[in-house]
Amino acid sequence: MVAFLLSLLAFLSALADSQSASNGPSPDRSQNEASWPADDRMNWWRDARFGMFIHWGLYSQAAGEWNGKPTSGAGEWLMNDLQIPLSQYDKLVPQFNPVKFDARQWVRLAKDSGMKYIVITTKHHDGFALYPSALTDWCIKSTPFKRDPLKELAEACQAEGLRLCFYHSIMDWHHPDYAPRKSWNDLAKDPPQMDRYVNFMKGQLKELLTGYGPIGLVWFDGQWENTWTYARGADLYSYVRSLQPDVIINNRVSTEQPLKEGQQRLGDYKTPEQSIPPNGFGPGVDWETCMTMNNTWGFKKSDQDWKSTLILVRNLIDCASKGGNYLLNVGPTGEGLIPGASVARLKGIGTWMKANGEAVHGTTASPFPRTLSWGRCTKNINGNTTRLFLHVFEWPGDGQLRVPGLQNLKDNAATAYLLANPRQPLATETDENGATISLPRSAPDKMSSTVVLQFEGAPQILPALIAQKRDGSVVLSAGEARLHGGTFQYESGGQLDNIGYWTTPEDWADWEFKVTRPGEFTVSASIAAPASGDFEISIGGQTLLCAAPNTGSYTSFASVKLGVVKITTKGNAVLAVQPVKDGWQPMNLRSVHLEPIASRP
Ligand code: FHN
Repeated sequence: MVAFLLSLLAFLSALADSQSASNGPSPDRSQNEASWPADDRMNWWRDARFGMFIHWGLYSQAAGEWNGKPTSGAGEWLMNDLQIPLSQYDKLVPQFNPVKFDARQWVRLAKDSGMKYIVITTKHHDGFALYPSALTDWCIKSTPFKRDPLKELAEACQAEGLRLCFYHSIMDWHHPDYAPRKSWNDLAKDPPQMDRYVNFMKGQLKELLTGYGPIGLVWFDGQWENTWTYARGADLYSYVRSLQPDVIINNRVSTEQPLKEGQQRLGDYKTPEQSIPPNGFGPGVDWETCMTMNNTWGFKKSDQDWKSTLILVRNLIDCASKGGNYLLNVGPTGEGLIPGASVARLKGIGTWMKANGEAVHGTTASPFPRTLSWGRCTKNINGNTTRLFLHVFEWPGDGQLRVPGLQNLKDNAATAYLLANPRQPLATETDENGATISLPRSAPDKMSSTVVLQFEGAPQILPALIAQKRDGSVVLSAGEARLHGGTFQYESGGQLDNIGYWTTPEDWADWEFKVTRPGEFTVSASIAAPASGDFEISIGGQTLLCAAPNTGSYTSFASVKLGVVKITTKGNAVLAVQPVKDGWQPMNLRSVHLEPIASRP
């Protein structure tokens, strides 16, 4: 039981890792950015924006139940969660005979929903290979299903113009040489030999990357146990790259723990799971959110908790608006059928994509500094022509859509129209606060309606200054800071919403904000730091010498009062946070707050 709890803890901590940049400061992230992938390898994937994840294997036959007892967890974790001895789990082998599997039907369903790539589990954590491997009998050739579903999918993807991609689990609950060995592995006798397991895994990867034509990407997973080291990950990354030089490899090829001196971040893109990072990961960082339609990856007949098509469409838009991809999962049954509820949603997404796909495919992140209140924005820049796609979730009741800060529509050559009705230009007005677009009374699509703005040149967006709230207070958040320096950065994703990697005192941050109600203010800040360090806050010629609290870690934030400042005039003010060179210690800064002190009568 202890081993199970330890592996669960390891899994959860790594899950956080794979969903976000590691919290601890890395020695020199700017140097590591150079290791980010070559554009020519990534471009098809960046343009795709939308893919299908398929979790299909022996566990699908069990459908999330064992001896009539439903598992509490995901369908593909059945063996682990119910601690099923391998000598019993393998009774699924003679039962697995997906005679209703139709690769072309699956690929067409993905294509018609607007997906451009398919990532299928070649082997999940249970170690069962979904193709006839020459290296083990623990694979599909031992079942009554004497076909090769990966081969059939490769042919179907080739025919339909989609990229076939392979998921492959590093963790293997079945192989006798994988360590740590699970307590329910009652078939393995000798002590595990991890090096021998790695050679076996490389052998299977060679079968997969030389036997099925060009593979779009390898989606590694199960990288969180302590036997999987940075060095093993680096070696595996190089090995896979040697088999197919253009294949994309995700970041789960290695645990993304705080990098040590001289280590480069591994993997071509980040893989947040079941959540969409609030602000993406900033320019230059590729990422993809993978998500289930219900709550399980592998088929589980009792899980009927399905997300609506509206939510799935808006998730896809949300990812694209932040420069990321959406990998949406289906869990086919043991018969080889994609569940009807999944098919219905994919068809609904396909209907929306048929009318709006150009506002997702081939787009890049929103140029606006903050998320738009009524929806999202994606952009496509082609030469000197910019098209902004405004995805309107909440149609304005007064028919006036306000686009904060945008100045480009002043240009007479600029045009605005509904993607659903491109021949009908929309009237626009522009002032120093931005543009207003007059829309028809009703939205073309309740899920999301696309307004297109087309103009020459790059987007020109006046920064919407941070303003005092009605109560006179001011919140200066990490996402709105102006960062001065090359190492620290704004971190977002999952629980992250802070300035991090603040490892050098040369880096400093400031905020410009609008003062309409001068006065005295108490200054406080939300900080997380494993050691207390010194910094200064300056505004309007005043300087506060501050000490960061030691909160024990980079993720446990505490609010700390730092002193009082006076703002004497209306207009724009600038508050700066600067490390004190000698007393500085790395810290994560979430926000700075100014609370007005009631003026004495
Ligand atoms: O444990 C797996 C899980 O079964 C599923 O495959 C997901 C998909 O991203 N990955 C791991 C959990 O992070």
